[in-house]
Amino acid sequence: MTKVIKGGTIVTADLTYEADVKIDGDKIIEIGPDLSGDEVIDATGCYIMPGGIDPHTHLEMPFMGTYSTDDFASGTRAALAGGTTMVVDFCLPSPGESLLDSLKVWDNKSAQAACDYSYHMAITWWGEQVFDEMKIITEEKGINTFKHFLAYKGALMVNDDELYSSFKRCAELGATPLVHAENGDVIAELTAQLLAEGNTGPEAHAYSRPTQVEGEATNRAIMIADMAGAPLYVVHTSCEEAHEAIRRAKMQGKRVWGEPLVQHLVLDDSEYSNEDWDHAARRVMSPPFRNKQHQDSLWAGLASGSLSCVATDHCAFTTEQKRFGVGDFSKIPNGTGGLEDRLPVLWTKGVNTGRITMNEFVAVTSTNIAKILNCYPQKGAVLVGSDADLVVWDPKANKTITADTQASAIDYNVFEGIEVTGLPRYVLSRGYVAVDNGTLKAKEGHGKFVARDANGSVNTALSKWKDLTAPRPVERSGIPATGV
Ligand code: DUC
Ligand code: ZN
Ligand code: ZN
Ligand code: ZN
Repeated sequence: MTKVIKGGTIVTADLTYEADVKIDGDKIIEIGPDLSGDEVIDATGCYIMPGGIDPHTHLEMPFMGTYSTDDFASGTRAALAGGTTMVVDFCLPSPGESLLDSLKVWDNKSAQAACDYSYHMAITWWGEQVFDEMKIITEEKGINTFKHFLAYKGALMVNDDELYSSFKRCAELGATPLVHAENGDVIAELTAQLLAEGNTGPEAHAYSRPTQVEGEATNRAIMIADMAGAPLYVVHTSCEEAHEAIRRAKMQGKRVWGEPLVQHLVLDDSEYSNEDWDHAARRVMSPPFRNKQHQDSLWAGLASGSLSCVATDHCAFTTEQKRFGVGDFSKIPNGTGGLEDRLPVLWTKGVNTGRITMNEFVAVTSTNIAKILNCYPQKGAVLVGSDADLVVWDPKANKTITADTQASAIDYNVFEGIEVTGLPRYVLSRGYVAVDNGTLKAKEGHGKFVARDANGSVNTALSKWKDLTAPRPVERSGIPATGV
């Protein structure tokens, strides 16, 4: 049984052209004019793009005394409904727990996935066992990315000595470290001070995490990665201070990538002064929403290429869960949703306004992510041989976002009331039509794990050359040609 997507315009990270796409089973088998097949999918007036990849989700994650409510079933339904065909979730061992044991827990959860998925492994503690297991994770389990928290002191946070050790291990293994860059020590001090002064409401969450804590931690992680000889992926870059550190690192030739969230691009810190406690608490996440200047900086980064990917950090809690923090903002579970809305909101606020081009849209929502995480061109591409993870995008379709109709299992939506123009008409997940002329037909358990090999001996440590003005070696072997 072959399928042909006919009459559309293919939009990739670097090209826009008219052609049909033929699919056999899981794969794209032909691209060209006037193709025929057993089944026709009408793309008249639409763009055919690689399915979105969300590089940053937390599905059914144990966190702050509860579990995030969207699991792999509802989370991947939401993903597909919005044109995202792959998610990369964080496998999160508790401090002291074996990485391999934690992986088994995640494999159980992800059995429900309706779209393809992969994992980052979190390093929440350090020791010989972690050192040894990182090799097995990289070489046998298809995970080439390790996440580190510089925030959440006393829980998930690692110290600089642990960070340096883990980054060095990543460099040895050809893996890429990820960092949640906020200074957890300073946040703990500010939180205690705010609570002592009687600032207990959700707005104080933002005061406890100013942009400086993110700028400092981002720069620190970049310098430590450089000394360790590792590349670095900075998750949820939300402010100019962090963006500046990433820009500078890139200009110096360091292989560093920044990932803004669609929430930070579109929603600002005025949300926290809403007098409705629930409204503000539902938007509590870390880093918090920022002001318009920071949003402008993030948009400029996407256009110029100094920021590489747009994610959601989808970590959805119900209003009831958010109310754990009534009387103490530090107990509000941190996290917001966005899986279903990432592509329509970014298209509406980015492409339709001229802030980014359609090709840049594809790059930052799919192709760059697949390249950096090393699953390109299986994912993130419209090429013969690539997985048939495709979106037929109707740029004229519109709706008003509302929780009433969302696939996510929570009872609100942080984008409630925003009008979007540009929605998926069809979404194909490895050839399976998961959105059919606008109707969601996600199939629980259809999703498969995407193994991602190590990148090889990536070494970006400029500091190894000591004198930056001296002639430098030109050849750097084993560097993947990511170009992003
Ligand atoms: N930030 C959040 O808001 N939620 C999950 C974890 C994180 O870093
Ligand atoms: Zn984080
Ligand atoms: Zn409200
Ligand atoms: Zn996260």
